[in-house]
Amino acid sequence: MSIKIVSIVGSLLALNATAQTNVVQKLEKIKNATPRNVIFILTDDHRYDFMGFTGKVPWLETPNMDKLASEGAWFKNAFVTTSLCSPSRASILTGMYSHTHTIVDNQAPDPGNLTFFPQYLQGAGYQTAFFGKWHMGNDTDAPRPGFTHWESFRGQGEYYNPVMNIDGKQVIYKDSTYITDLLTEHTINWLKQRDKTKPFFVYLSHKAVHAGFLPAKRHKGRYKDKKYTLPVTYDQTKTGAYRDLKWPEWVAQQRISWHGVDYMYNSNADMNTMVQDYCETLLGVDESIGSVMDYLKKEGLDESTLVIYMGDNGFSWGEHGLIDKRHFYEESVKVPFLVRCPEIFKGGKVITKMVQNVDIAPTCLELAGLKKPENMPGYSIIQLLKGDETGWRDRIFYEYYWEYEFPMTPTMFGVRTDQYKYIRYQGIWDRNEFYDIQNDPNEIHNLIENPGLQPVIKKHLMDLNDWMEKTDGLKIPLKKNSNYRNTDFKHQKQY
Ligand SMILES: [Ca+2]
Repeated sequence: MSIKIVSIVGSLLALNATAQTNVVQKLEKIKNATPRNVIFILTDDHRYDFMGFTGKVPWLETPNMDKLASEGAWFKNAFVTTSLCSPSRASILTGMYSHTHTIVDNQAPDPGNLTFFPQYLQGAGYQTAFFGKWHMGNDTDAPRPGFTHWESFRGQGEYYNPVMNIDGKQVIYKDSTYITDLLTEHTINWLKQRDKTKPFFVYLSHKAVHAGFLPAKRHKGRYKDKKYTLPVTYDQTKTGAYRDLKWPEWVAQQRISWHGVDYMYNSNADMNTMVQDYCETLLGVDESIGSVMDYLKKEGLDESTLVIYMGDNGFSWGEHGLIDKRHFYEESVKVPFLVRCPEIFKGGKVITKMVQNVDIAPTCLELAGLKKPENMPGYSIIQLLKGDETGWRDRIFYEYYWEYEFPMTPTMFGVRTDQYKYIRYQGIWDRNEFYDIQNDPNEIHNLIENPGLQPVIKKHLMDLNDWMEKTDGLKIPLKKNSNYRNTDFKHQKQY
């Protein structure tokens, strides 16, 4: 790949307007620990089961993800705590829930008082580098705390001809430079030039595979004749069957909206074509993993470096008549999660215990020989990789806060165990949901009215209440906004 930099606008951008003033706490060290190199690869809106080896989409090829799974571990039950870009990214970087870090939606800026875990790594002598999508607020691409080297862009960025901020300098790429390839090449170049006397941490944060999907030119058309099999919950809000199944009304109403199958992104787009584009865009990410792994192997670092591949949230492709994310159904909240490190564990592992985005920070801290700070509720996954399930969580909690820009999806809270899922809505006159996901994995039969289950449902509600109370979640953080809601075709250009 040749990248031509046609113009460098040299002036140093103003330092981040939300520059952090907090002092980074010194973390306690783990005795006799040797700091390990870590590469964290994050993708955007890649759902958990769209990988070749799962068999979900028979024609989808992801050889490098498949290899990562067969040589490492596949966490089948990996979740985000909020299924949305900015809140999830903030949870990964801070190890905190959305209601604690307060970046509750895609407009919310960094409040300026957060510590991102790479700051702790820097304190432990690491070289750290960030490449790609940050997306906390849309106003700046300036370097954020915690990174020795910084390459990012504003908000969602662009698939082609991106404008990057590289260590404070604006660089404009032309000649059809493709963002996935650019980020990968720069990651490898940085690894080549790093100070080899120090451990490294790389955060490679892809823009792909976010909508509007644009694959690399070499992948365009690869799947043009392929058909996507619609999910079993595609039709019920059209036929009216959802009423007997006790689905909430908001789900039926969302069918004809920005996030529904009958008016996707307020257009008459064809789902099959969109799935093809999504899968073709994913091929670039898969190749990116391959390039990074090839570099590690060539350098003799592939046995010792811990590599994580993860998604920032899931994605619905027609389930419950919905597209995109935000809600607490499985395909929205589950993410791909692959880990490889032959020095720690033997490959081919499938781990079923539930892990979450808030586990990334404690995991990376442990790999750096540091004990996690008290404000991180997650756990290091290293014990699971070593086969120790002692004391691991048996439930996960979920929160999503209604966004003015996307009024179709209500505020919701939830709890999920291996057997049940309870979803409770706030600020809307509608029914809650309770599914037996062990016997009804497609979440078809809402059992919320089942008389015999009321004690079980109440127990889930009490667990949820306790979680919110204990984690200081009863004060919902509101954010100022003064936008039209562009996604609401019913109420256009209205404040
Ligand atoms: Ca996302």
